[in-house]
Amino acid sequence: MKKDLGCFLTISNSSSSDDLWDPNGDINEDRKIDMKDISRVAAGFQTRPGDTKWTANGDLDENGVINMKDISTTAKEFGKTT
Ligand SMILES: [Ca+2]
Ligand SMILES: [Ca+2]
Repeated sequence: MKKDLGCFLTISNSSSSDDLWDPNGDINEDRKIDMKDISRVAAGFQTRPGDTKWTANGDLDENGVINMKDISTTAKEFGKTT
C-alpha cells in the first residue's frame, strides 16, 4: 500500500503538466474506478493545490479543493471501467 501510494505520487507529479485527464473518477488512471480511486480522493480530502497531500486528479470538479463532492462523484462512478 505504501509503495503503491508512493508510485502514484510520482506519476501524479510527472503528469500534472498535461491536461489529458478526463475527470471521471479514475484517479490512478488504470481504466477502472474502484476503492483505490476512492481512497486516493479521500487521502486528499480538504486539501488544496500546494498541500503535501494534494491530489490533482482527485479534484474532479476543479474547484481548487477536494471535498465531499469529489468523493461522492468518484463513489457514483464506482465499478465503472473506461
Ligand atoms: Ca482507477
Ligand atoms: Ca473539487
